[in-house]
Amino acid sequence: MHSWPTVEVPALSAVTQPLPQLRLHDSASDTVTPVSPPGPEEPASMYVCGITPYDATHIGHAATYVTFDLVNRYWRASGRTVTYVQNVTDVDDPLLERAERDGVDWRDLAREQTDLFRSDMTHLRVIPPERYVGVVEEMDAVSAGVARLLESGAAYRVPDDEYPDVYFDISTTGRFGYESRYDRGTMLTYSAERGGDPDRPGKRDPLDPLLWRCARPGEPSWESPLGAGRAGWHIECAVIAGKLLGERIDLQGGGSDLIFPHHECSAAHAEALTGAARFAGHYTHTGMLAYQGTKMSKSLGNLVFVSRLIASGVDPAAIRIALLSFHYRTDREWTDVMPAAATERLHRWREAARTTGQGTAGPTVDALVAALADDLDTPTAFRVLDDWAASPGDDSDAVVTAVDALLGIPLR
Ligand code: 5CA
Ligand code: ZN
Repeated sequence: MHSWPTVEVPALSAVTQPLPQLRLHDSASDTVTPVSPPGPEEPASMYVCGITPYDATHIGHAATYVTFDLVNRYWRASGRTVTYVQNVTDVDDPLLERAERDGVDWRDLAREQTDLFRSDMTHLRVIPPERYVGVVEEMDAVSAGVARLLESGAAYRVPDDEYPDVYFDISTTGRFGYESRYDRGTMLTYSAERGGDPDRPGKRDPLDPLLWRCARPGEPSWESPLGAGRAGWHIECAVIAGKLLGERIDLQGGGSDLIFPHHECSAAHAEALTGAARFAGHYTHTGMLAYQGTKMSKSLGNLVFVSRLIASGVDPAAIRIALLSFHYRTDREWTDVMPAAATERLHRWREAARTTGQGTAGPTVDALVAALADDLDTPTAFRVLDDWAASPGDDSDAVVTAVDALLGIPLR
């Protein structure tokens, strides 16, 4: 499927020295460490889990994609070639349920909502992934992966005469749980809440995740060597990432609601398929954005839409500022005063950007880079810019270039 239009990014090398290596939080070790690869010339790979397109992109999704856009921008500004892959979960239970409820074709719903997402990302100046891939397009690759897991004994069918669905045996890799570090009770709770089926009879372990769901009447299905059916959720990301990025990636990203079971299981699937010791160098997760006191979610309906904010006249650059004014890992609340506060900040920075000067970096750019290199510390980066705006020096051209390249915020 096609990605969204490319975004123009100015070359930071014109105004500053080589950048320090980016350090990011990794959920598996709970530490902030340099994100591989170490050599400045080496290419970097990133897989960020995409949307399930059954409802419009809300500001919580945007917060997550804008965060990983900063990683992409930092790597590129460091001179690295970045390969960025994102999926679209364009067939899954919630999408089918919503289409059924609204009396629309699930394919039309997915297409429409994916288009809206592309439009939001374009407005927000998020650099598009090199490969933007729907699971429907990769169903053959997924079923082939599941067949290999069955052959190797990492997967099994439940003893159900009608629907002998295929499940993954979580004991396969011997290190299930390393990514989330959750205890078993927490895993069971999240499995039940986040699309798992711990009570399904016939599973070896209640936490074993679904790999292949046999065709049911009234549900879409695809022919495969496993019989007609469709992909489970976690194997979709394991196979797409493996196929397009190889057996080891530098970064897997998503919101903190994906730490378990999604990223735990997709890592276990990928490692069982390849034998690699560890699927991603970093598992990095953004905090959840709430609205009106609870986590924003499609099922609760307490949503703030990017497209509506833009339609009401909010500058997309102000939306980026609002989203990045807190550290990406904090759970935070979106409030209705945020767009106005961010717009005021944007205007102050743009006012300062009217002063011109020599194009070499000074202390402002150095401090901005240092803050971002330290686990994307945008609150500190913004304070640096506030100070600069209060008394702009003769390095404004360089600041404008850096803010555009690294933060995706055009000041002129
Ligand atoms: N299609 C799957 C991933 S393979 C999925 O989780 N889709 S989603 O549409 O539900 O979410 C897309 C991304 O937005 C995920 O990374 C998710 O963690 C993130 N996300 C969802 N809600 C929020 C929120 N309230 N705040 C921050 N990020 C969120
Ligand atoms: Zn995913």
